[in-house]
Amino acid sequence: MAEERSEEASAETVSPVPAGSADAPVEHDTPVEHGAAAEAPVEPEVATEAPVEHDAPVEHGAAAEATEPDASVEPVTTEPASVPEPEPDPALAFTEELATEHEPSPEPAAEAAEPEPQPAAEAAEPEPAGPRTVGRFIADALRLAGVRYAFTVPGESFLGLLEGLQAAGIRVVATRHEGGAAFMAEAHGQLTGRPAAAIGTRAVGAANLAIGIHTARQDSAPMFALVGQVDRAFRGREAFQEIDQATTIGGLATHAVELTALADVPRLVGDAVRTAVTGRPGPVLISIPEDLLDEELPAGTQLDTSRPAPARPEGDDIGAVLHFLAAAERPVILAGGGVLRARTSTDLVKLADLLRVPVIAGWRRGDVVPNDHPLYLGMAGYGSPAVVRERLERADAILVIGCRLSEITSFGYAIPAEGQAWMHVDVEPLDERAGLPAAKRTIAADARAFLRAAVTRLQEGVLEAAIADRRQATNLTDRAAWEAASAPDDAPWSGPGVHPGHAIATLRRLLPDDAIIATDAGNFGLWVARHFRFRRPGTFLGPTSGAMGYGLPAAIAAALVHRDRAVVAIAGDGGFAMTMAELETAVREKAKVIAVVFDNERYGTIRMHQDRRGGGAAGAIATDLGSIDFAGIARACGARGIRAETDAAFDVAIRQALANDGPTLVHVALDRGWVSPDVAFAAGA
Ligand SMILES: Cc1ncc(C[n+]2csc(CCOP(=O)(O)OP(=O)(O)O)c2C)c(N)n1
Ligand SMILES: [Mg+2]
Repeated sequence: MAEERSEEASAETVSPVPAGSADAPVEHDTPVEHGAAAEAPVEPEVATEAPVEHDAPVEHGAAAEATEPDASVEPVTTEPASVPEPEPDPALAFTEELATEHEPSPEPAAEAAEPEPQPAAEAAEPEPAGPRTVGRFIADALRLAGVRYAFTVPGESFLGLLEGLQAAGIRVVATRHEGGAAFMAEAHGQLTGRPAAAIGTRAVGAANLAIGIHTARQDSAPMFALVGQVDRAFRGREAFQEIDQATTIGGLATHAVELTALADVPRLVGDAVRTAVTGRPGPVLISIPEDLLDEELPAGTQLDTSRPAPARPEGDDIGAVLHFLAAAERPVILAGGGVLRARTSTDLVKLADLLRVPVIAGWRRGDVVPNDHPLYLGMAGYGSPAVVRERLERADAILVIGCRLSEITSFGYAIPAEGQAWMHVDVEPLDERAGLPAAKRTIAADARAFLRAAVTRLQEGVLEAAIADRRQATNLTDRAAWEAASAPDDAPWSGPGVHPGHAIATLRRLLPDDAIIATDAGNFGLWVARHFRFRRPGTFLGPTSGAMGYGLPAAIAAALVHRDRAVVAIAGDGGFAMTMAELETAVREKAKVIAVVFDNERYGTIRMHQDRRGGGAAGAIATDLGSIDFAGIARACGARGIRAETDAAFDVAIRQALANDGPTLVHVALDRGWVSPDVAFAAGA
């Protein structure tokens, strides 16, 4: 059956590829033997046609919003005007990706129809006038908080909740593992800023949800983890699958609570909702005893959904930061997920332009500003060329904004260095952290509130000319150095297998600018980090927790939200296999994802670390893997599966995947000689 579906898909989608390629299809109908003894791969001719056409990317509303002048701030008092106005920057044509989440349809649409735009949260279905079960009450509360999707492996402990969710108009998606469900909810929160729910049953479901809860915490992504609990009468007796869910798995969350008394439900659920979506967003776990779900709250029971206003900067905060950056010789802005979450990348680019201050992205936040912008100097952390860290080290002023200075972004807590001047703008600025040099100033503010006020104030002032000119020259040199260090090698490659740098260049060439990339964890991701140029904010999903298994579920969540955009999961063979059963979820939900699996038949990252210890072959413990026919697995799940053994085949496969009206897996043969972009290829390593 799956084979048949695959055949149909194949017939449909070969057409956009040039005839030469269709003659030598890369799609294999029978499983391919691979590994060292693999037969010569089928090599398609290089497709020379223009990439598959895409609709113009959808522009969303945020950019239409005028920058609100902030009356509370004074004009910046710098030297007289002598600097020309910055030229209009084409990069500013991009707009913030608003939470243009679609209203889910109750059932998968017969065809991949464009779902209706989502109404505002207030437009939730009217709540029932009479008494409501706790299950329905929680569902209504989630809907008010913006939840439109719940991802779950169902359990008998929360049937009342499932019924409530359905009645409240929340789309419940069955997944193949709670880890997949949690990653989908996490990615949804990271992408849209609006929480989704992941639901599991008792200890077993909660344990499987754990990785996604942890990831949401590290990514500051809003999310609800709902866990069915044993009946209250059985609690404390080591009942079936019983644990203390709030203190164990809930300890991974920003906030966790177990509901016990009916009367406390409105207050506790209200607190949980507020915590998930205000301040630094994060995961909230609610443990719900099975018997409580069916109890009824009286008619008219209200939920307190009031939220405190986002933190705003004080007037002298803005001036202090502007002077700090304006007066420095080599300032830099280190920008993280808080800028993306506040959908204020445009303002960041304006600030950078006005001050001529370059921007470096936090690790896995490379989409925070358009990478083609001349002031973009790369992404910190894994995969960055050495020039990125050097530039940060050379900075005499660092503005860290919307970024928690994670271990990876800060290069092992080396940035900012002792004695280096820095300031922090964040909803939760780091006033003190062990080993962190004190910031000159910390400003508790939402990135958008800060940036808009700063830009408004700056537009009324000017920079001192000599400083601006010097900076301009330095910025050009620094940008050229980063471009040279991050450009993929373009020398022809004839194998073995696919060249990972070329594959990333191919993706950049073929994907539309608004395509969303979701990466898993593993060394394959270093080539993405090094070479992919993000052109719009909100086009990247990656776990700062480094959780393997994230890529595919995250891409599925993105494809559900943005049915009109290309969504690509990039994973290694190790990480992909952890959640690959979700391919069936993608097929069932008509989530048009492209999964690119870099298969080196090993846990390559860990093997690299083992090799660095110098133990040779004996030191390679538990890192070699066998072969999996990933393309065949995709077909078995009802998706399209294509194996690419050459650069040319990869190019064709991506074109076919883009043209396919359903999920496609591209299985990439990667020789083990590829270790990282900084290590020269050595065949057969
Ligand atoms: C859930 C989880 N388990 C273990 C690790 C440790 N780890 C990091 S990368 C890696 C290997 C990834 O292998 P693969 O997905 O094949 O990518 P490769 O490094 O080979 O490119 C492992 C085991 C992790 N990050 N996440
Ligand atoms: Mg691998």
